[in-house]
Parts: sequence; C-alpha cells; structure tokens
Amino acid sequence: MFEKILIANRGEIALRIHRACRDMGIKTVAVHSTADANAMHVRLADESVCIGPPAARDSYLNVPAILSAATITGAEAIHPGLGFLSENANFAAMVEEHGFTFIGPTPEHIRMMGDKVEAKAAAERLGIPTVPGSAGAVASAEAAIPEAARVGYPVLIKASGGGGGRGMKVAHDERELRQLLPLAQNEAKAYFGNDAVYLERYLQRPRHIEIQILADGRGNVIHLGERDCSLQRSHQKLLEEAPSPALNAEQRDRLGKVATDAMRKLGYRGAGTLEFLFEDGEFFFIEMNTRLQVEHPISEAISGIDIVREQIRIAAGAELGYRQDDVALSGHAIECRINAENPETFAPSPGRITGYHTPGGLGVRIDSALYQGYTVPPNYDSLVAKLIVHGATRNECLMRLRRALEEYVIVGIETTIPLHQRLVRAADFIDGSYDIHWLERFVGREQQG
Ligand code: MV4
Repeated sequence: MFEKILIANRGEIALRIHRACRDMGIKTVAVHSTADANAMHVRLADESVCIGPPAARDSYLNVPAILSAATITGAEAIHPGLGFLSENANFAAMVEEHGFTFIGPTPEHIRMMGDKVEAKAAAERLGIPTVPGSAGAVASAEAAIPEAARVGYPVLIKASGGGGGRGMKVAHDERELRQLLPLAQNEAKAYFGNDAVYLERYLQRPRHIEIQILADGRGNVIHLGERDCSLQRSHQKLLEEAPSPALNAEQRDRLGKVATDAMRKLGYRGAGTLEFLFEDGEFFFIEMNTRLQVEHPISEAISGIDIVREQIRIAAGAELGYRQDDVALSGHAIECRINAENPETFAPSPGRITGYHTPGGLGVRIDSALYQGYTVPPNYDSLVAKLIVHGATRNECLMRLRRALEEYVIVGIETTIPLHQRLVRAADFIDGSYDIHWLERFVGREQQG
C-alpha cells in the first residue's frame, strides 16, 4: 500500500480523499493556490505545497507544479479528485511517466470516454443500449440529412469533444438541421478544439440515471446501484438520490448486469460512472465519466462501501475487496448540493463565514471544507457543502433531510439551503415523478413567488 498520496484538488473533495487516506494510515500531501493557503484541506494534510496563484490554470491545472510537489514531498501516488485534471488523459500518462501512480483509470480509457463519438461506439460494441443516432460523426449537411431522416426528428446535435450538456442543439426538421449544423461545428471547434459533431434522437422527457462502477482491471467488476440525477438546472445538479424512485427491481438488475458485463469486457480499472437517459422503461447510454463524482456519497450510504478507499486499493494493485454478492444495497440516500450562491438568481456569493452550525444525528453526513472564519474565495466552483442523508425508506430519508436542512446554519454568505428547504416539500419531488426539465420549471415558479 502507498505510504503517501498527493491530492491534486481542493475543497470538500480534497478533504474527502484526505479522510480515506487517514482511515487507511496513508500520509497526505495537499497542494493549494495562494487563495487557499487557509483552506481546511491544507490544514489537515500532513504536508502542503503552494503550486501557484488563484487562477486554476496557474495552480490546480499546473501540471509541472503538481509533479514537482509530488517529487519534493516523496509522494508515491496522485489522486486527481474531480474536475480539474481528473479526466485529462495526458495528465494521467504524465503522472505515470514520472514514476508516480495515477489513482484512476488508464489514460487509454480516459481518452476513449472523453471522445463522445468513440465512447458511444465502444458502448455499442460492449452491448450497452445507446440513443438511436448517426453512425459516428456527421461532417456535412449532405451526410447529416439522411442520418436524421433515419433516426427521426427532432434530433439533437452533440459535440464529440463536449459532454455535460455544453454545445447541444435541437433540430426539428431538415431546414433547422442545415442551419444549426455549421453553428454547432463552429462552436464545438471553439469550445473543445474539435469540430466533430454527431446526431441523436432527442428524447423529450427522460430521467438522468447513472450507475456507479468499481473495477480492478483483473476481471472483478461490481456496481453500487444507480443514482437519479434528474434534478438539475443549467446542467448543474442540485440534488441526487439513490436508488432512483423511477426504477423497478427488474430494470435495476438489468442496468447493473449490462453495465458490469460491459466494463468487464472493456477491462476497465478504477471507479467509473455510466450515464443513461431513461424514458418509457428503456435505458439509453449517453456518456461515461472516468472519475470519482460529486454525488458518490449516496452510493456509499446505500452500499456501506468507501469508494475512495477502493480507488486507492485498486491503484495500489490490490484486488477489489467485494464481489457483487457482497454488495447489499439498503435504504435510501439523498444528497443536497449546497452552493455559495443566491438561492433565487444563482449569482455567486463568496465571502467570509461568520457563523456555522452543522446538523448531525443518525444517517446524516456532511462533506464540506467550511469552518467559521473561513473565506470562500471567488475563484472556484461554488459548491461548498454536501448534505447526505440516509434512511431505511425514502420517506424516512425525506423526514430526516427536512430536519437536517432546518438545523444547517451558514452565516455570512448566501447559500442554496433555502431552495433545498422548498424543494423537499414540493409535491412532485415527494412523489418522485420528476424528469430532467422539472427543476427549471420549479425554480422559475419559485422566482415568480
Ligand atoms: C440528451 C437529451 C435528450 N436526448 N440526449 C445533457 C447533458 C449531457 N450529458 C446529455 N444531455 C442530454 N442529452 C438525447 N438524445 C437531453 C439531455 C439533457 C440532460 C441530460 C441529463 C440531465 C439534464 C439534462 C438537461 C437538459 C438536456
């Protein structure tokens, strides 16, 4: 096992990784920008190295500085966390070339899944159902029009270098397709440095359901059940739950089997998430994330498995500590993402935390690097805390979540806690009958009063 790990991240996820290391008796190295000198991940780590100025491109994305920090501290492995360098195949390769272990999948699998056309082709080869669409990228209107006719309108134009919803366009007919295709190609080139775009049938009211995978690269693959991530606005998830209130046992088993069989065939190693759209009882693969995800704690809550610990064990060459039969999913878990934002306009609200009180009790977990007196810097993602609640049933979980949201006090900045307090009392949320568009309407209604 590693003796020392460098955590190439900040905020709550750096703290999450530090905790797994501590629980395993592994020393930690924090890296930080000048804006994060007083951050909790820096205070708790055994050692810390300043790697640059506040702008992420000069610090948390500064590969030479991170590799130098690993060298001077004698770290053996690097955990990239999420965001930043976590899905950068070149970084993963460079970490290994410098003699460190990258805690994550192989650079080849990261690269494959980062290219959405390639990822979809791989999914099809591996027997995963995908959204009906063009056979690969479409280079011109002449190529796209017959493909769209075959798939059926409306079609969604997606960027192969995209993902997470950036740069998508809906075309309702041939005229719109002709008009939007060159725009989509230009935007894709400008945003992702790759003008390749592809077509998919546009699903109107799907849910967004993803499945958590752990694989050791030696043929052992397990899943920890699905997460329902349909409650989002502007492609930012607000609240996630596991299991999905929309799936029955047969659908859940089918999804688990398809995903684990595919990852075994692929020879995947590490933690990963397969994302699906779910509509009218059918799953359609859209993307795979080759990293730890923000919402991983709800899968930990229902499975009792420490996903970060398994990531570290797998990277150290150990066999997966569990077989699928050992995984007993139990109860229901919900995560509320608490952002330093105005709960109505979503304008960022950085600043000093002058008062802080956290909820507690059975089934309540908080992943946050906040503390009283801390100043939330304006330079990074606005996620400042995750409240994760577990209960024996969805109703018990909801009762406990309402109670925990009442107890949580953060003074000095605005947060999305008031929005969560309203959301957990909304009828459509309580009965679980929401799709990926529901929250935009709910927030709009809330804004009008
Ligand atoms: C779609 C879709 C409808 N049909 N693909 C957005 C994020 C990216 N990962 C894929 N996305 C979508 N792909 C087809 N064929 C609708 C979305 C989508 C969405 C998906 C998941 C969660 C929220 C979403 C919000 C708007 C659109």
